[in-house]
Amino acid sequence: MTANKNVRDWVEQMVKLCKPKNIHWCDGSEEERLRLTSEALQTGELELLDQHKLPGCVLHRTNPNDVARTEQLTFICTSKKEDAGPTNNWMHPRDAYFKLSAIFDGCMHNRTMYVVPFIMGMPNSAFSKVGIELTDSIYVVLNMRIMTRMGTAAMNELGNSSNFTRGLHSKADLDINRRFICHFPEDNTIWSVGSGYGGNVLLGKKCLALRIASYLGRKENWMAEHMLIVGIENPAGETRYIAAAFPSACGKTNLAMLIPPKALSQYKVWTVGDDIAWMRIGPDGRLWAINSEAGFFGVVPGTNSRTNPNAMATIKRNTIYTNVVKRQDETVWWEGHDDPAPEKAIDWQGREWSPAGKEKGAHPNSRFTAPASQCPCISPKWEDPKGVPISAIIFGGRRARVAPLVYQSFNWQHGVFVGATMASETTAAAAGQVGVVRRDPMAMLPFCGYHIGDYFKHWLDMGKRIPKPPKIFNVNWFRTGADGKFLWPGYGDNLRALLWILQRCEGKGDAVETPIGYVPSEKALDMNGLDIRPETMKELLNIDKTAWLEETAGQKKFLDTIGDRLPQEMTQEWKGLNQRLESMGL
Ligand code: GTP
Ligand code: SPV
Ligand code: MN
Repeated sequence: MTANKNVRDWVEQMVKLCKPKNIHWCDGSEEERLRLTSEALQTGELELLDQHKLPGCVLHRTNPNDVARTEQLTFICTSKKEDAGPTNNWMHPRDAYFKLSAIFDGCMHNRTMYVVPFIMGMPNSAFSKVGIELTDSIYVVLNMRIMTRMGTAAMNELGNSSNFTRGLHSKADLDINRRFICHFPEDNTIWSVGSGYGGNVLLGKKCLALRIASYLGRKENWMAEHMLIVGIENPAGETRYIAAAFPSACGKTNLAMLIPPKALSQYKVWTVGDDIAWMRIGPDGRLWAINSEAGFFGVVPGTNSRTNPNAMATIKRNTIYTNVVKRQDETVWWEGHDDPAPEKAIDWQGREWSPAGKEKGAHPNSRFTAPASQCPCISPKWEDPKGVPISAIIFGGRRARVAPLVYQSFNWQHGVFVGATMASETTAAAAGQVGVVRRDPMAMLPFCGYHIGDYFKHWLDMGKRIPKPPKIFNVNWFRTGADGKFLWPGYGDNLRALLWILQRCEGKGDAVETPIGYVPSEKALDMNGLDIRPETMKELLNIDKTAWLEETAGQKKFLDTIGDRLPQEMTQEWKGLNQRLESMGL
């Protein structure tokens, strides 16, 4: 219980609706973690892993119909439909409350309601926001405990204030026909029902830290973005910070934790965050960013000691594994693990599995939840309440063709256009078809809590307000050759592109001006120790006129859907790009 009457009154109201058997106010203590874990082990909600090899680690399997974010069931409920814009599903708040109340009514009968206070950001920071999530899932409580500053610290931060995000979640009966993730930005409220999967139910993450926060950021002149934050320390000991927006499962966690290739081992890389950046203008006129989370909810498949050794070290203890393979020795495995596939094991659905069959053992969107503090390369500044100053912003996605390895925009406005028109092949992080190219502006398509045209306008306005704005770039690690294989080695070698980006921020680094922006000249990237054919590099940096004209046609189609809230600057940039492409030789 709490002395805060605003909290008490609201909890009481929600209790009346959900009718739980018990109410538990979470304090975030170790004792509480042990107690809840042991309860979940008894009911089978969690399974214990080998505590010698994986101390503090548990396994959870979600319902097979509930393995990724469900964008089609996610709604922005503003009183005016136009305010949600063309890229969001919309419901009138009155209709949404009515519809979901019927599902929430009595849904916690015979269950415990956990009251989970949490801070997005760190205590005593101008960036931070407090939320409270009411949930009937121990899995959610234990995840929130890793992903946020949860419990007493959050109640202390809130004090007697009524300024907190009101989150209500119930698994209800996990029926996909009664599953809704509804956001009420005007009421600072989130209602999520019928799911037990990460992004749908850890309400601090995508729901608060992106959808609600993006709405608040526009009102309060700051930015909430789907971005990693990484620091690069040069041999002189100076660290510069980069924020990068890539769509879901497109490499943020990996880039945030990269290990320099041998030839560049004089550089150090520091992780500040891997998914969400909140950015504000600092007193020195630069843009400053914090990671609003306290843990990583990362993609498991493909993670191994070659691609991401830092993640491998991070997830050795105190980690919740979701939807991976359980081996006979009670350790975990997944496609792309260091070890060969186990001959006999239990798959993500809890069935006997062997690699001889066609099916994957781990779900392609299986995830780990681990404390950020366990990451070997966690930045000494990651919990600094002031944040870190951002030198460069990077946009990027999965493009087999068209987009070159790296390029720089001409200026802020052009950079906003580059972000606004970016596209990427879809991944398993959201339910639906995988591998289809779709526009995903600033990697925020599923996460922008208001009209996307207003969001572009907010970006343009921020550019005018920031006295020393970061430079804006685009990258693509996913170009493929005729054989369908990636042309670029990726992972640690991505540092080569980051170093060029930082050089450009200091007015150095060689570049050629092309219709799409500045592309590194032939010798500009540090290729020391990387064996890659000159023809391959040429292809990676090539701007193909025909392909780009096709691309701008795709951009136009998307921009046309935005309607009259599309800032005219975007149309102007689109025209400029086309003119430059038309006058380019073949
Ligand atoms: P969310 O948590 O969904 O927001 O995703 P994320 O952007 O953090 O994605 P993550 O870093 O987990 O990468 C997802 C997938 O992309 C994994 O399977 C990685 O192995 C793969 N990947 C990451 N970086 C690279 C790269 O540089 N090259 C290639 N080819 N694949 C990469
Ligand atoms: C994403 O899909 O971008 C994620 C995972 O980071 S989830 O939290 O499920 O949204
Ligand atoms: Mn994400």
